[in-house]
Amino acid sequence: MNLADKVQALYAEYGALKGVTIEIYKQLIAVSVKNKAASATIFLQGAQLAEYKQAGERPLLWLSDQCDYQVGKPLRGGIPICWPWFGDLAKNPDQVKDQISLDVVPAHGLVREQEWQLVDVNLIDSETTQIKLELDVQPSDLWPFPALLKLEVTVGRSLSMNFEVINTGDKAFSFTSALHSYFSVAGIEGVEVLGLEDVEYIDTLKDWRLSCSSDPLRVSSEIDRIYKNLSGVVLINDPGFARQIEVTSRNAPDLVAWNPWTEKAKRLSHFADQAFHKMLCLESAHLLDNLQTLAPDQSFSMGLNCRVSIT
Ligand code: TA6
Repeated sequence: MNLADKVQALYAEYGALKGVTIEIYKQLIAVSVKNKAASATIFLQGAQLAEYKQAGERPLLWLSDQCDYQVGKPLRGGIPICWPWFGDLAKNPDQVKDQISLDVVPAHGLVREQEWQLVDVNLIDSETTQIKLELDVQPSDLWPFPALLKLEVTVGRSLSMNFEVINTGDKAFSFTSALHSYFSVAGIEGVEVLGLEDVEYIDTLKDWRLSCSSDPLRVSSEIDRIYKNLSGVVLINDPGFARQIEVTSRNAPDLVAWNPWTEKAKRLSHFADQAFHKMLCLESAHLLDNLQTLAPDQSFSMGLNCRVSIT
């Protein structure tokens, strides 16, 4: 089905719903919802949430102004879904790696470039809208197992996401995954992250050495850390935007903190050289020893909840 026909079919199904619009960004289709409490835009490609905004507030998420909205290229920003492996496959546990026969595979798995199906838009009340998307993963050289992926996004006074994986095949499989959230900040130099003090982390920039700090996280150079086995809430204090972002992860014991800073920013696709000042990735994940294994018919779900409060 071509783009125009797909949009027409989606409009026929959801266009009459209050506050729901179907949009085209160059080659990509997005669904936008707006209610009394908030608004959001999610792309069918990758089921990638690109924007969430509480009424009267700034966007929660950072989205690059250099995105080119092309089929097969994930957007730089928002919340990409990384599955069935996070980051570089070679850095994943053998149980995940050994399932894949190909040598050259994309970073962060295979579903952020694929077109998901919009399966429901539900106006729960005047302040809450729920969007459901699914991806029926067919076995391929890249990933030899059938699976059904579901994403549920609830747009209201807070943002809630639930990502579910169902093993629809007859063999068990193992995976790591993340909700790779890009948060928007006024200026990274002024931001303080609370909730990571005394939590051990793997510093992927220092030979994956284990480390720990009792200070709140402040970013003043490239950072790429995997905080292990968090239990609590993480807070982003942003004096420049006079706001605090509260991030609660569910069934995602690991948190990746990433900012490319000056040099890596120059090497990244769809990323302006100075854009690192305006974003901080805090990614809800289950990685390395927290990989998941699903037997046939078994399912796993993880999620996050984000709430913005004015300071
Ligand atoms: O989550 C952090 C990270 O793994 C970084 O190492 C960096 O590469 C980032 O993801 C972005 O990856 P991408 O494939 O989207 O360019």
